[in-house]
Amino acid sequence: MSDVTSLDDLAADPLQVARAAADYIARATGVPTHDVALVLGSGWGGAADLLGDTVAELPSHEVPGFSAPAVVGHVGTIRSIRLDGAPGTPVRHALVLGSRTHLYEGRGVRRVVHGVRTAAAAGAKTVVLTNGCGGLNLAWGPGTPVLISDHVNLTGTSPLEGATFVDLTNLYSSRLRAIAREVDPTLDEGVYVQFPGPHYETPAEVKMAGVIGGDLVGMSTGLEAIAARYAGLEVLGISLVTNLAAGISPTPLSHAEVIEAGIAAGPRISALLAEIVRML
Ligand code: 8IG
Repeated sequence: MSDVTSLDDLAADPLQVARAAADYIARATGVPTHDVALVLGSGWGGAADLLGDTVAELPSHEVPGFSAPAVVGHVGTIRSIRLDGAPGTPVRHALVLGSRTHLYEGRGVRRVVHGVRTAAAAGAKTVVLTNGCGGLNLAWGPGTPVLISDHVNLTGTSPLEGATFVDLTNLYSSRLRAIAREVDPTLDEGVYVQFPGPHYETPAEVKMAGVIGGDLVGMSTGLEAIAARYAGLEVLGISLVTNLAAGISPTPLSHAEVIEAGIAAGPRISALLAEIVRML
């Protein structure tokens, strides 16, 4: 039996599941169309509160195709927020996805990009993808936000199926990066290398990431950006460097320290993100 609301049914069309999710969100929030979407990764959870007034907050697992978060420190809700804007400007709504499904959860790549596809189906034209990641640049201490300028996808997979030869030039919009740098001229940029995880890299793999042009190492975002481009969304990617990558750092990586760095940087990067979203 085919179940069009299931991403596990390979006979189902994932775009149809995304439309079902968007319909559910429109009904449950009373907001027919969302203008911008945000995916909040490790450390970025506080940003939602600064964007504007929350119109509605839905447990993710109640929305078609979404599953409960698997990682401590991730928030499992989908929020509709009326964005604070300048007086006289049109009212805009943000769809805030408080958690993501990672490839390493083994639930399939369709689930990984379901949030982005749902955002597009909900009307969003822009998506802001945030994450916590490791950094290769010694100048980026834990808690440094970095704009993603491009990515290298080392997952060995794609969110797209079939003959979908989508162009990925300027995937991380230079226009949106310029807006972000207007808000904070000190923001650096870097190439994000997506590994499959869930283990962190070996020092040799981090060295390789640098040789192939990488500045940041993580386990998300790249696949989502690809799906976003195919869905017609303009993408802004921002990483929070929560740790120096393995071998760059003199000490071993610990998930607890990663969470700690996210908490410490939270208020500052949340304010930055809210200010950037206001300008989009
Ligand atoms: I937070 O150092 C976080 N996520 N792959 N490597 C990878 N993912 C990460 C890292 C890291 N830190």
